[in-house]
Amino acid sequence: MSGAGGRGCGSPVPQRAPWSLVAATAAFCLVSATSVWTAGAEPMSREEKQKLGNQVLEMFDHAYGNYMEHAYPADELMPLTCRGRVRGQEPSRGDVDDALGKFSLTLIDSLDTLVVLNKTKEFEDAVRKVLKDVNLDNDVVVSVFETNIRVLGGLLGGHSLAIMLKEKGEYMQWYNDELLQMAKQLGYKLLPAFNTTSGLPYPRINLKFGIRKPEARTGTETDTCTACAGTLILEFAALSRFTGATIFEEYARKALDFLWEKRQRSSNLVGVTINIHTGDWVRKDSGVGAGIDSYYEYLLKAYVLLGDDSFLERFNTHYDAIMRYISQPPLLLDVHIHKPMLNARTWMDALLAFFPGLQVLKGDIRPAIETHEMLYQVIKKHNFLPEAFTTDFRVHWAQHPLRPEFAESTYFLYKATGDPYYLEVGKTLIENLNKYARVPCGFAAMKDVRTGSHEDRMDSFFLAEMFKYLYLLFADKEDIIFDIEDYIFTTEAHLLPLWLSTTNQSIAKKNTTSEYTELDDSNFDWTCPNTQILFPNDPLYAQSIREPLKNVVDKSCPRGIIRVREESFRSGAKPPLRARDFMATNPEHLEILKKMGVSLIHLKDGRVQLVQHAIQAASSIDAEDGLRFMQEMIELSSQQQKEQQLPPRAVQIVSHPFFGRVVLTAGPAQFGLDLSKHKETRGFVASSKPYNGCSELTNPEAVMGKIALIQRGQCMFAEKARNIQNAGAIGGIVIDDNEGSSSDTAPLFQMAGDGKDTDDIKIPMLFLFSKEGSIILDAVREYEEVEVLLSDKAKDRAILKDPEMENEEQSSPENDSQNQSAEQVSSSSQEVDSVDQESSEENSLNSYPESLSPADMDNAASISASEQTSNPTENHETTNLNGECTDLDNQLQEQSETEEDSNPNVSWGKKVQPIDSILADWNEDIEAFEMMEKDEL
Ligand code: DMJ
Repeated sequence: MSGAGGRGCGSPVPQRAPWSLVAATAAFCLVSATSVWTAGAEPMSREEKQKLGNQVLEMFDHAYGNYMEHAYPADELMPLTCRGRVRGQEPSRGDVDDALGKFSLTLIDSLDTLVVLNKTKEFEDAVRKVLKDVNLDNDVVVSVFETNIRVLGGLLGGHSLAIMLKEKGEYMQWYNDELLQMAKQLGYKLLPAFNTTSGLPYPRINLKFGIRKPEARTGTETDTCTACAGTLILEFAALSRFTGATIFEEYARKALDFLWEKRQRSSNLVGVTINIHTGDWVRKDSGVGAGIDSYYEYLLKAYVLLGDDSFLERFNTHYDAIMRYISQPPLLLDVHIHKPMLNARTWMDALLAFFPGLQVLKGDIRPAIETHEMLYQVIKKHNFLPEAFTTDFRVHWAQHPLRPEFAESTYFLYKATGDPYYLEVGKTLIENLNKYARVPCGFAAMKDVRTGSHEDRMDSFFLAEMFKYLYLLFADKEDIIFDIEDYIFTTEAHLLPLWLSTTNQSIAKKNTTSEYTELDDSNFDWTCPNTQILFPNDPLYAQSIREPLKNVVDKSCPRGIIRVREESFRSGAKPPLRARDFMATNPEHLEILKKMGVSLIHLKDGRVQLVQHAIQAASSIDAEDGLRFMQEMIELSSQQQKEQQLPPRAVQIVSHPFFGRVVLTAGPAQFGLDLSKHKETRGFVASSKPYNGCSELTNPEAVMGKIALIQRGQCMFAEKARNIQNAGAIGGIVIDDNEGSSSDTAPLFQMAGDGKDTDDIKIPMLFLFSKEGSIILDAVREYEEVEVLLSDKAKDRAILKDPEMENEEQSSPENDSQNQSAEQVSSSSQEVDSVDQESSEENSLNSYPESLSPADMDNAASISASEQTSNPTENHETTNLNGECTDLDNQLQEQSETEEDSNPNVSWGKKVQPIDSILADWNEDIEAFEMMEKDEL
């Protein structure tokens, strides 16, 4: 067997059904990897694995049981308020709500998890419920992508395992393909979305009215994400092959063909967003995370499931490009499709954590181990993977909606290496979920990994994916009632049987085009995991790859745009100036700016603006450095703006039955005790009278020594604080009077003072939106005595139970890691502070990080591009501040794209970009940055 020499996974002859080889090899590798293990991390005992497996089962019961009891038939559970999330009845959360179609989403998404977790009886009940209760004909606009992966995938996964169970002869004997019929009904409902000339689907559809009809309220969209259009083939092909209705697979193939056609021909990368009518790339940045992720996943898995070589060829072509441009081990960084040597961001999103798992399927284990290790260190620092984190591993977006991608990669890496290290990783994930996300009514998403505060949200993918991967990680073959190797996981971890490859193949035959070049062996390098080759006699292989990365997160220096021209280093030239290092008082730096064509303009209001005139740069290389410098500056500026916002605070309910499990996101006050500098305040709550706290309290005895609850409105926050302080309160929580408001949907703010000196206010004051506030008020109604902790960061539950123990336990390793992360947050903001301080103390020139707004940078960009476009040879001294350059810029940009497209031999690795192409991309880059900031994951 040879991954390099043969086609598919080691067969010397092309096979029509490579899946069987993949499955067989994967299974073989697993056995061999685990059995040859002799050294490295201590193997985990069978008992401990079983214990952890049982823990996963218990956690699933807690999540699923609470959903069924308190939320079903709603789409999702709201674990803090312990009720169902019904679309239209809660404030809109924007695009995230497009997954909700009033079709009991969580139940459908959980179906095949029940079978994997050996809950066959519950599965049988769940299927009956779906058949009885679920309506797919609701007048609601849903995401085509989410409905496909979660609902169609859920029904098909359920069907796949229902027929498996029926065949076994004990369960599901009554089953007659009813789930499949529902899946088909849903499939037909999604088809109108494909009514575009390109064949790319509209991003949304109305389940009842389809698209375009006035009642549909959708169909005017022009763009979709690449993953949205490219993540259909597994479910649609399975539907076609199960039912014989070929249309589904045909449509999904057509969309994939179109995306492939539109790939950027010189880099072989795809952008994040595409126009569904014209096929133009709307966002030209490219990575393996949000917006693109599962497009790549489905190309490889379509090859595995359908045995169609063209998918493998496409995947391998993209994979080469990813490894050449995006993979910067251990990082995976977005680049521009036309300028793939140019990083498009200095941060990574959490969705890319699936990629090491995909690399395992591809058989490229080394980078998978490296990236996974880096991600694990980020997790160890913040307990969860924040939605986005910077290249120096600081939090960029602090939420974490209990995403499963990292658990998925951990599972696949364990399968490929047999290294017990990955079992320990899984154990940490379980511990963190129980410690920080578990609440009395399920598991709550993290609103902010830094404070430990929660969001009233438990997404269906948590049940569809997280529990499957965690359970499988610890399970032995005999713990699962069927052979998992006979199935492939969809992106939502739904199981589709590999035998579909040989069923109803007519569509595949019809679509086999001659477009593909004759494939040679190089197209099939490492197409599946093969531990025989990867770990010949070296069970320490994975450990040896991880070792150098051990402290990559802790020891990391701030990194901006990290890719630096290799040739500069080789020739001994100094690395380019980084925005972070820049000091306007340093004459050497000013000289470098000049060389890069960047000038400083003093604005009348005292601010300073940076403008790059690429044409004034000393050379094209300096111009390129200048471009990078400006990009870094934009990011630095927006990062600093974020860091300057006061971080949220936490209100943690510590009394029975919450015991610290519910953490609410609270806004700070500009006055009173600063909880980030002082120890937290703990006390029982009491409502003030009058409730608005706007006059002397009439119930001082009730609030004395307690934390007063006060309603927002009718007087200044500071006045309320003084009144409760005078009554003897030790703290205050102001609860919003706007009913339904929530930190999920409204931005947090700081409570301002009253314009007078507020030094007399000594107690801590926090603000809760109405929804979070009512969680406390409800608790008071139910339990009367409710104790809370006001702090900057949720505290470990173990110490909360008994305040006496708090001091002792604060030095425990667990708390050390918490303290460490708190330190990290403050030390990184200190870094920024010191830059700022230095600058503002010296003179106004140095104050740019605060005074230079991204909008200023946009202007600067337009100016420079405009100049270049209107007369590329002239060195302009006057500037057009209105930047009337868009059309010309676009022309230039298009021209540059066409040239690049028609020249597939361009080697980005070596080429120095010509100035006009840098300028042509300038506006595009700025737009991309703006969009990325707005981007929803
Ligand atoms: C899941 O719904 C799927 O895995 C999807 O491909 C992207 N990520 C979410 C969970 O994070």
